[in-house]
Amino acid sequence: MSDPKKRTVIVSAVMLLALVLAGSHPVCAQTLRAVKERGTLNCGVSQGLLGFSSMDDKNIWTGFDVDICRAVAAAIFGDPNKVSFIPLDAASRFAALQSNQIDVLSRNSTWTMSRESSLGLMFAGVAYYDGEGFLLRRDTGIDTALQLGGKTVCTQTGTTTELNLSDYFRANDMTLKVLALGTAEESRTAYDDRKCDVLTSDVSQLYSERLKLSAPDSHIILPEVISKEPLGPAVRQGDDQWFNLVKWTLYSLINAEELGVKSTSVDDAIKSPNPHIRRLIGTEGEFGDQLGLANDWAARALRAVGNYGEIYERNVGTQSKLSIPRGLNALWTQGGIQYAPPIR
Ligand SMILES: N[C@@H](CCC(=O)N[C@@H](CS)C(=O)NCC(=O)O)C(=O)O
Repeated sequence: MSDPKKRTVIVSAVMLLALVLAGSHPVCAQTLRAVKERGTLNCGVSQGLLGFSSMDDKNIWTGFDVDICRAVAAAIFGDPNKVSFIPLDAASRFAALQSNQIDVLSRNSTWTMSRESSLGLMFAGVAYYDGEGFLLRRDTGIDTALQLGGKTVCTQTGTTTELNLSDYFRANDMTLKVLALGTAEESRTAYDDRKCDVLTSDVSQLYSERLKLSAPDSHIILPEVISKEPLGPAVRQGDDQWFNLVKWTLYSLINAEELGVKSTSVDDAIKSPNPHIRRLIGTEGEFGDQLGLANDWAARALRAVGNYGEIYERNVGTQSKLSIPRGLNALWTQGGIQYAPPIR
């Protein structure tokens, strides 16, 4: 094509066509399609945090964060095993999501403003309300965080934990010595080897890490909780369909607890005349279809992992080794703040 004017017209027309096509198709709504084509969900988890995500003695991933991904897989495929778990450390977890290595990050990650406004991610909801705390040896005689001035504190790089730590010590005019390590295991080992006096992390993790220390009963968690750590599953921005799917799967688990629907009572729920239960279970409405799923999407998730309360109790609650009280994570109807918007 020799005429430069003609060439400019054709190039402009092609660009215009591309823009029109981009506008008429949800070009970014690719995650569900990719997951269905692949036949498995890629879920980023922690590298081994008992109760949240760790491998059991049969090499099967278990835990609270793991179950959120199993619920999503069950909602999509009707099978909670169609998930590949990808263990990630704190520093690399968000890049794994940005680079499409994973479809969802379900790894004790705190929902913060900058993780959405500068990393291009979105948190689908709060699966676990947590906060940062301190663990130290009982025999130090320290019973408040305000006595920690001058102590060496082990923490992990790339976390909100290290940021809160310096804020707290500065605000209380205390001298801080930090030993920042790359993984939770390194932090725990350094603490166990007395390279630091204090281990700091989200309180739920301290419960978990304490069980791995050489003498778990000789360590206490101080009463102060110095930050808000709303933990939840994160996805990439730009795919609203996928965001909705993850968000409403989580909410379906919380709503099911509120409505008294359990893993063992899903089949009874199918016969229920209660309209809230009928919409949850898919016997009324087209809610699954609106997510790109079958209308019994939530029933599938519930059969696989149970409702929010069952997931909590089994993995981290009183039926588990961690034995963490429900606290803030009780339903709003029971004195907590777990509250899911309605399915209607
Ligand atoms: N919730 C905090 C902390 C998350 C975090 O990664 N904590 C470390 C311990 S301080 C951890 O979970 N490690 C587990 C692992 O690496 O497997 C955040 O999102 O930054």
